[in-house]
Amino acid sequence: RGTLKYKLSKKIKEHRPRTKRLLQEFGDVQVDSVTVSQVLGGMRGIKSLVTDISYLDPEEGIRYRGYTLQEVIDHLPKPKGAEMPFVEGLFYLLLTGDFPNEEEVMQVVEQFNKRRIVPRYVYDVIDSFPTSSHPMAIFSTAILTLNRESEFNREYHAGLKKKDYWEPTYEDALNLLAKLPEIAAYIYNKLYRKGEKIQSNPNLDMGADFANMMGIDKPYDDVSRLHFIIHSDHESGNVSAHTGHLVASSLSDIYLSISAMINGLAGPLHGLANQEVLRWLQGVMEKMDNKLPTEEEMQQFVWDTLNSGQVIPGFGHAVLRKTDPRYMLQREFSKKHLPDDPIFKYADLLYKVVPPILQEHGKAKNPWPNVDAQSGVIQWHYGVTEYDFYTVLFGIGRAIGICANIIWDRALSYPLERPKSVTTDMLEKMVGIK
Ligand code: CMX
Repeated sequence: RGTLKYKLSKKIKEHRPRTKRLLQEFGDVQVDSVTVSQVLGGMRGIKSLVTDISYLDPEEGIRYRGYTLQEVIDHLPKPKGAEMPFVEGLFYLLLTGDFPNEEEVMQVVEQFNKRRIVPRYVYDVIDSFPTSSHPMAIFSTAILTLNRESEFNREYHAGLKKKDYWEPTYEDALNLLAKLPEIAAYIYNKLYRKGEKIQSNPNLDMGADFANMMGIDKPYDDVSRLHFIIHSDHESGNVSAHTGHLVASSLSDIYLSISAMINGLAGPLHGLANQEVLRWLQGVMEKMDNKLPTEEEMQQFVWDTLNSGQVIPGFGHAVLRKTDPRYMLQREFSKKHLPDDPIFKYADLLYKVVPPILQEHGKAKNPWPNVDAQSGVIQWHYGVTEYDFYTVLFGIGRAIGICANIIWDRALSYPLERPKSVTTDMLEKMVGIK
């Protein structure tokens, strides 16, 4: 009673009749139709998934449970003296749709703290990687390795009833999320700090403890909270969210599902873009001898990139048609905390220069910056200059949203995902050219 799990179980019971009614009474009502270009074009825009955890409006950006990111940041409880809220409180909001009060958030913080200890064998697996490995490959493997801990697997094989699938999934999700900051910090210290390990501090919240294990002073705790919160969910069709949902739909456990979603996030058109932004910016800085280029010089660099057939990382989006609010929040944070940072100035210049060029270039449907155009800039400022690591940070945040989604997938008994494919021959016959 009064716990997150109890509240969630009530919410699930209340919600189930809605899904049941839609299926039983309106199962044949058409939601969308599909064109040839959608079939050949990555299923862009087809309405064929459902989630109540977040919704992405093309003009406005993401809302979590109906709230804008600014509202989420304003209304979630914050640790004493912090500018950004408890990440644990966001998990509560994503799962239940309600803002937790101080007491409720502290219960979740306590739950996370209890589950932090990472088993020794995970460290052994991480240590066996060559230091030249990409941190996302190590991160995904470390998560996968934890699969033997799955309570869902144990209970499923012991005959768990379908309506109860969500419960051990919830336990697995908390057990995994609580460990991610330590796993990530361990990978960082192994790859870039000769294995120096800073112990987790159980008296800290998730964001503060991550900053502690990274060995970075304030306000990096707030940077981490902000980062994890804004990266957590972006409705269900993006590659990482969809992968997590798809893999979980075969009743693979949380560890298998989240490891898979991390692999999707690791692609340069998705999460890896935040590392690409920094790599690309460094190219400009080297060319300019670290001096801030003029607008004309920057324009030339952008055109050179486009003319060589590459995309401008951090710009464009498959759904959004305006500047990403996640970008704006990070920009505001940067303007407050690092206004004179040279890389921030570069990023700001790009904000001015890139959109008109992409419009003139005429290909990208959205010329505006996305979340990845700013996150690396902030990390760099606080000393996390190893940009290979940036997608791991994205992954910690994204895991929170995907875990919440998978718990609800199980609660509402969403079935195995299985769309139908056709052959090119069939498409040609359908359009009448064969
Ligand atoms: N620079 C240059 N060209 C771009 C572009 C960019 N930033 N964004 C889109 N385009 C091009 C596409 O490559 C595509 O070209 P082709 O027709 O030759 O294939 C054309 O414009 C149309 O693309 P679109 O419909 O506007 O965008 P998509 O839905 O296909 O792709 C995205 C979306 C994000 C992959 C794309 O904008 C991109 O590659 N951006 C740069 C990478 C990036 O920032 N990714 C991070 C996105 C956020 C996230 O998921 O983390």
